[in-house]
Amino acid sequence: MSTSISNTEIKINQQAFIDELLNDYKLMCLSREASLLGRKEVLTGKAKFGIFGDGKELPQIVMAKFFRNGDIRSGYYRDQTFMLAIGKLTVKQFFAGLYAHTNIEKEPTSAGRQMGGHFSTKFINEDGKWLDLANQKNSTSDISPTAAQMPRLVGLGLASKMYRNNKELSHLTNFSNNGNEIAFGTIGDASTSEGIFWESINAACVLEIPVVMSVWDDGYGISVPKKYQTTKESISKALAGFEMEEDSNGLKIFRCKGWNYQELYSTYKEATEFTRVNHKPSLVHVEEITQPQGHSTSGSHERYKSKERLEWAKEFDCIQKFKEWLLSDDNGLG
Ligand SMILES: Cc1ncc(C[n+]2csc(CCOP(=O)(O)OP(=O)(O)O)c2C)c(N)n1
Repeated sequence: MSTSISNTEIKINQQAFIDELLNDYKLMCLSREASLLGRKEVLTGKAKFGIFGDGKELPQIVMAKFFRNGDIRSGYYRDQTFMLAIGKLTVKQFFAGLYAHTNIEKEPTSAGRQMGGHFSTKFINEDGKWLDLANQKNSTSDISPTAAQMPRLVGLGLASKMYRNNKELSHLTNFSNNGNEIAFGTIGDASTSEGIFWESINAACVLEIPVVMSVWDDGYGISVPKKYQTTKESISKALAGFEMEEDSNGLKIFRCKGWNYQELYSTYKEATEFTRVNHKPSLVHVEEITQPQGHSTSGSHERYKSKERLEWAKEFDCIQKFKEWLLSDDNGLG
């Protein structure tokens, strides 16, 4: 009897897991279609400029699974799939941002004041009163200077530390649940060349704050490849001196591939658990990411990427790879 119940339970769990994966796939396709249509809208003159998250769908879906109520994002313009996955953006709102719609109801991130793809969530209600931030998913507003999200990330992580260490703040339950929140940062590989990135990583390590920093590494900063701007062509290798050692402060560094669901899942699970429990920073270097439509609507990447690179990107497209994994016989899903 008990065996048959547990078998049923296993089946139910397995079905729930498969349903979740199919939902993930659906959302990734939706986000990709929004990117493809977004470019067309700009190039046919209906919006001024567009910059999209195509190629980053899978890592962002996975990161969203570990983003809890009370957590906060300090990121940049590539994160539409993440925002869709945490339920803080709809496709309609995404396009309202692209068209710079001035109605706050239609375009809640900034009522058209910000560039499209600059995401945010509300912190206050219509009366100017604070919302219950500890019980909702939060994002600060993206800003145009690349890497400018970094010092803010440090401040947000430091806030969690202060809430955890300072019992006099424990009554402020709408801001923090005893400091258990993580500040999630995102950045592109080229923007890690900026001084402000290094200062912020150093500060996060010295202060020992709960920050999970993701680097979406597609190998290019617009048209400039990594070999011209990143030491050893790898930000995680360049950061080696920051790596946490036994009994030292520092950064826990993880590497994974942007098209490999299982690798991404286990990495984000480990990184977020480590940071949430120990209140120490971690960095997830997500490599082998693609950018199917190039940097933005203002360029054609076919002009600066080699044929080989473009072919590789087709083969290692994260949605394509995820689909292959879902359909493979040895994925363990039965
Ligand atoms: C301080 C600053 N310098 C330059 C720019 C122009 N710019 C916008 S995006 C970008 C490249 C960013 O590349 P990367 O960080 O790799 O992110 P990706 O767009 O590839 O995801 C540059 C140089 C800017 N917005 N801000």
